[in-house]
Formats: sequence, structure tokens, C-alpha cells
Amino acid sequence: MAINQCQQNYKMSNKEIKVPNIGEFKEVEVIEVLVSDGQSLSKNDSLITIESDKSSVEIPSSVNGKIKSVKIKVGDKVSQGDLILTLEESIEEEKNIEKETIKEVEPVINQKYEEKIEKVNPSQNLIKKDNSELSSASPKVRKFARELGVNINEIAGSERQGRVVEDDIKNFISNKINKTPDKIETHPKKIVSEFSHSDFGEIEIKDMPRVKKLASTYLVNSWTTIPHVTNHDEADITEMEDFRASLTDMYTGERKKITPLAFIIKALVASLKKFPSFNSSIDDIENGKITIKKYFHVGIAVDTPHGLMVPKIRNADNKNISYISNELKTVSDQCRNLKIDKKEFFGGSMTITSLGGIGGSFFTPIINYPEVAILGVGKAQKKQIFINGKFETRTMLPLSLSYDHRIIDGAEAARFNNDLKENLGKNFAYKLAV
Ligand code: CAO
Repeated sequence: MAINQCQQNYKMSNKEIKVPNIGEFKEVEVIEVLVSDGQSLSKNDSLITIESDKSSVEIPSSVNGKIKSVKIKVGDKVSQGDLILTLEESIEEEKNIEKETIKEVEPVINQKYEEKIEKVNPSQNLIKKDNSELSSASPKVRKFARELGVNINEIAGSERQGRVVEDDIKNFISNKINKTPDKIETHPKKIVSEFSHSDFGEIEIKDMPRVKKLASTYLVNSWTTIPHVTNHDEADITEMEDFRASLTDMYTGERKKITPLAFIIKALVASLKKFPSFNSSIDDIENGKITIKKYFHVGIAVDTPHGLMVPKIRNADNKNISYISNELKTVSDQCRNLKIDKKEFFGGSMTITSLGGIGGSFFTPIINYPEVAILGVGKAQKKQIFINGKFETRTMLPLSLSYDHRIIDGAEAARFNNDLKENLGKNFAYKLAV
């Protein structure tokens, strides 16, 4: 209900929402904060998700109102009674106040979704899908769907009364992706050995980090559904490196610390403008349609203690190199501190994965679905290059361009690499864009 429309019947009062009785959950980690300061709330809107070793639960609001201040962040450990947020509660009438308080908070967690099953599908066995109808699912499954960017209400659940389970979401995604004539197995069968690891010595079983678990679905998907080819090449960045080393801060006179990656992003955008098929997605292969994006949002693979994350540098075509460099630091810090909005992992043009700060030369990066190409960058090294009849010492940057062969042919990829090398080379257009 839109609170503003009903103000004449409502009265505001300050309220604190605390962690209700959450049964076995004690000192459990907050893995998602789903609301922010100033946001309007309706009763039963989800506030936070908490996760124990065994399961996760969303804590819903017990009241309507407007949030004053959220007191919890991702990574906090909470127990019953901890303060989640303060809000201005909107109450229909004085006499209703008592009804709205703590008493209602406790049962709401686990019953909310059960109630919904009854409300949504009172009699039918299954299966919709008119997605204006709400699907029923556990909080954990809802979270899983949200993390994969799936609208759970589009999914026909396989369980009793249409309840959606994790496998339904996986099948839904793989069906969407595999609208190809021959269905490809996205989760190859597990090989079960007659021996276990512990037959050969001491072992330890550890939980896989959440981000890695999530990423694995995407990686398997990409690897098994996209026909990958990788072209390797080297860009001569001698002049770019000289130029980069010459950059100083106008006010302090100190050297500007901008890594090669900011230059590579700018050079990549210039190539994407010339080769639009690299900035596309295959959304409707049966009808032979591809989506060409007119924006330039470059994904950057960021190595974090939680696993690999790929935030976007949005509209990189409109930003100069110094700005991009600052943004790179900001988004990688946000990823490492789990402070980034999930939406930032979606809606990219093409991804760069740079191991240049760590080491190594060529590799075979996996395309970040639904993109169609990814650029792997290795560590630049000085090499003797034969130019105009003699050897010269040049700084060479290893490039590994993986592409979806359904859209991009090898020749086009080679041309793309040539163009990228030009953009990073002597006639570097980026010089104008610092
Ligand atoms: N060649 C040589 N040196 C390079 C380089 C390259 N291609 N790229 C970066 N460097 C240098 C930088 O100039 C910097 O040197 P100084 O310390 O002397 O200034 C140093 O390496 C460290 O750079 P960085 O890695 O901190 O910064 P970046 O802008 O290059 O990268 C980021 C930022 C977020 C991409 C990086 O921190 C990161 O997470 N890299 C790993 C990505 C990854 O794991 N990819 C694999 C995905 S597939 O599993």
C-alpha cells in the first residue's frame, strides 16, 4: 500500500525494528541488507538476510513506515534483539498500535511464505505461468533467484502447489540460455570414484565461499554453452608506458599513480566503437537476432578474498583516464569490502581480466555471459623486437582475447586485436583523454 496516499488516515510514530526470535540462529552473519535510509516500507517487505552454516532466512518488516536509519551492515553478526533499523511507523489508528508490535514479528519469518502458498494457489496442482501471480518459495530460494537476477514469479515451481526450489531456478536459467537446437548439459554429471580422498590421507572439508559458489553456475554456463576461441597477441606499449610515467599531478608535482588498466579500458572502448559485434549479446538465437549495445560499460574482474567479482565501469567512453583510474580503485575497494550493489555486476559491454599486476603472460579467459568477448591482459615485459632490420627493446603487453565464435569469427578477432594494438600503440588516441 502506498503510505503517502493514505496519510489522512495514518499517524506516524518512531519505532525500532529488532531481530526477532530466530530459533537456532545465534550470532549469525548478515549476508544482505535489502533496504536503505529514507526508503518507504510495507509490512512483510524483506529487511535483511541472515545465514547460518545450514540455511538462510530473510527477516521481514512487521510494520509499514519510512526508514530513518539502517543500523546493520553486511558482515555483522546478529542475534535476537539486535537493532536492525529505526523508522517512522505509519499507524492506521491509535487502537491498532498494539496489534502492530513485537507479537507479530516472531511468527512472521517462517510462516510468511507458507501463507503465500495457500493464498497464491489455493487449489490447483500446478502450473502457471502468468507472472503477475506470485510464486511461493523459501527465503533461501528467493535469495538464490535474486542473486542470479531471476524474477522468481516467472518460474513454474516443480514442488507441491507450484513451490519453486533451487533446481527450478537452475533449469529456468539453463532453458533460457539453451534455446539452441540441441540442448547442452550445463551441469555435467559428477564422476563418483570408488575411493574417497580420505582413503589416501588426512583431509579437511571446508565451505566454498559464497561468491565462488554463485560464480560457478555462471562459469559452467559460459564454458558449456559458448563456443570459445582465444586469440593471443602482443601490444607494443613502449610509448604508452613512457607517457604514463611522465604524468604528474598539476598541483603537487608528484607522479600520478595510474595503472595501465585505465589506458587499456579507454583503448578497448575505441575498438568496441569500431567493432560493435564485440559489444553485443545473443538473446534470441532461434530467430537469428543479436542485441547490439549502444553503451560502453566495461566489466573489470576484481580479485577479492571472497572470490572473483566483475563490477562495471559505466559509460567509459565519456570518462577520462584519471577518472577511470579513480573509479577502478573505488569499485575494487567496494567489492573487497562487500559494499557494492549487486546491480553493478550486470549490464556490461565486454570484460577485461587483468593479471598484469600479478604476473603471467597469456591465458584463456572465460566469457562473462551474456557478453560475447573478454580481454585477458598479462604482465607487460621488455623484449627484443625486430623492427626495420634491427632489434629494439620494446615493452610488450600480452593480450588474450576470448570470443563467442557464433558471433565473432577468427578473422574479425584478429582485426579487433590489431585495432586494439593501434589504440595502445604509438598513435595512442588515449593521450588526449587523460
Ligand atoms: N603489466 C605490468 N604491470 C602492471 C600491469 C601490466 N599489465 N597491470 C598492472 N601493473 C602494475 C601496476 O602499474 C601496479 O604497479 P605499481 O604498484 O608499481 O604502481 C601494480 O601492477 C599493481 O596493479 P594493480 O593490480 O593493483 O592495479 P590494476 O589497476 O592493474 O588492477 C584490479 C586492478 C582490480 C584489476 C586488480 O587489483 C585485480 O584484482 N586483478 C586480478 C584480476 C583477476 O583475478 N583476474 C583473473 C580472472 S580469471 O580467474
